[in-house]
Amino acid sequence: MNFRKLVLACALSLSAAVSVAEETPFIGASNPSISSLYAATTAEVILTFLSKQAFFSTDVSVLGSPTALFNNQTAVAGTTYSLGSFQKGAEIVFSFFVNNTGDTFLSGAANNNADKTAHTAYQQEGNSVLVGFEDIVLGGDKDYNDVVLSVSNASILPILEIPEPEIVSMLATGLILLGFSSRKKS
Ligand SMILES: [Ca+2]
Repeated sequence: MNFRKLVLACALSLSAAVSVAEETPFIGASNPSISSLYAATTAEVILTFLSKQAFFSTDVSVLGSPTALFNNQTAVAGTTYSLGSFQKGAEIVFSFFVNNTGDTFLSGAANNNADKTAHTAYQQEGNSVLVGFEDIVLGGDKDYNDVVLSVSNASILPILEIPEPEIVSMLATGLILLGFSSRKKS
């Protein structure tokens, strides 16, 4: 490596370090895979677009809705959108369409996505939940700040692990045996 190449390499690594330092990861980014978003009551749910630190253009919609609520590059921070009302405890799932790559990712469990990766992280803030979205397949840089929004009247609850079929059948067998032995005693 000659001197010019060395200088170039240093400059590149420095600029990479600077751009990383400029990025502010979403507050809940340290633990993105354990939560989803649920309606806390039947009251109206309001979404507020807060920020984006992304080059990619992403359309955000509620899963099942034919029209997007907003685009992360064109929406004005602070704009609110009514999501209507949900049953108490109903999961609220967002769909994120990344125009640059053609990828669609869903909020919530990793299994919701083709890459088996959670693309949203959450942070409970009083009666609202902050939601941060990661726009790159397999989690990319995992900063979850490509779309940051707030959802009112919402709560985060752990996603229950779905037991393996073998464990279910073992549990069922155990319960049957328990029932059998308790019946014999009485
Ligand atoms: Ca990112």
